[in-house]
Amino acid sequence: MDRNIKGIVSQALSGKSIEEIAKEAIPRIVVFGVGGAGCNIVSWMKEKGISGAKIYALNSDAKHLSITKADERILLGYNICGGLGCGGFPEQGVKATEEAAEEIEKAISGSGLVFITAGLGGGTGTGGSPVIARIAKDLGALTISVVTIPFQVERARLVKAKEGLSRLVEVCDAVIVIDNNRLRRVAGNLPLTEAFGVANELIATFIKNISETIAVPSLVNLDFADLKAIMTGSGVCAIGVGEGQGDTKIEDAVERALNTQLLDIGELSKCEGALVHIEGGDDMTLEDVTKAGEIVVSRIAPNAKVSWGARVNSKMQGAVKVTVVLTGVDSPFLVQGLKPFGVLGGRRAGVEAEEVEVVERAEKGKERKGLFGRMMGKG
Ligand SMILES: Nc1nc2c(ncn2[C@@H]2O[C@H](COP(=O)(O)OP(=O)(O)OP(=O)(O)O)[C@@H](O)[C@H]2O)c(=O)[nH]1
Ligand SMILES: [Mg+2]
Repeated sequence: MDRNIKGIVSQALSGKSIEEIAKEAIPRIVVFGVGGAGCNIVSWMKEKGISGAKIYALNSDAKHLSITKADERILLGYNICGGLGCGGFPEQGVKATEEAAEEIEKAISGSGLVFITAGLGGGTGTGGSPVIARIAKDLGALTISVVTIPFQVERARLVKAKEGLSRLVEVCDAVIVIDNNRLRRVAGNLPLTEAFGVANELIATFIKNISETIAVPSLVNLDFADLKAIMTGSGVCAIGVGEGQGDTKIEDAVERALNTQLLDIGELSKCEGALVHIEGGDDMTLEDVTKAGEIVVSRIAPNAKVSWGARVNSKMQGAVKVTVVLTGVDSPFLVQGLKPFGVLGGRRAGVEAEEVEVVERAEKGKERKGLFGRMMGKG
């Protein structure tokens, strides 16, 4: 049968109108903020408003959760933490989150896209995020985490963060990593709390932009199928943001976004894919948007997948803001030979976590093969 006719026949048989099918094609989007940082990020998002996504705040710290803004809040691990937090122990974060597995499953059920955000290095976010990601993957959702790596001054936390990141990469489709130490590139030399604020805004805005470019009619909609194609099994990803004004606004903004990636990514030309989001005033044209995409295409691997979406923000007359996510980058942060989190269980609070072997610039081929093998059920 002719493909068009076949399509019309199966649509008729489904008993659904084109509008109903179009509505179903937009995935249900869920955002989880986990732990202190994650909750601060989703509070920001909730305050600004986000269309087309439901926000969940999850924390083992009841006091912090009580001042967090979200559509739903879930207290993690009351039986083991008593509402007092996980004290920096990721293995507690794992257990606390597992206690809420049923609620988390219910929240994710029927969703196509799940975002998980946390600051790695503490207990709740570091231990809990991979648990949530595993549930989301098992339920078939495209699972994207956006996390921060602690400042160098938080030394003991850095070790735990690297472990947490490796576990997250194993279960997520994509993990967008922001190295707090590189925040200065966009934020300047700010005091710690203000720098956290910059990271919170950046992550919240990114999740909001991607969700809305998929769920709400935009200048250039981001197709969920394209997002899936770029993000599925893409491992560690870096993010950069740049702004521009005047005649060369697109070129300047893209160049800045590519040059201020918030993770050390090695060579740009080796990236496997890119997701580009462009926000601009009413004066932004389709040509501007295409130009931004083309510049990114010309800078990364020749066969890389690139997809873009654009939204108009009438407050941005004459200016554009470009966000570029580079996927499948080299990661200096992945850790090999992990023991289960449980081995840290007997340690007393205040004792530094055991040093683990950190693979500087892990052999990419090896890492990727393992990950793809798992995702595709081959390896
Ligand atoms: N972006 C951002 N990062 C933060 C913020 N607060 C802390 N961090 C970072 O996130 C890491 C983890 O901190 P928290 O999120 O407070 O830890 P937690 O997940 O609540 O863990 P426990 O309190 O041990 O249960 C820290 O080491 C910081 O690097 C914040 O408000 N925003
Ligand atoms: Mg906490």
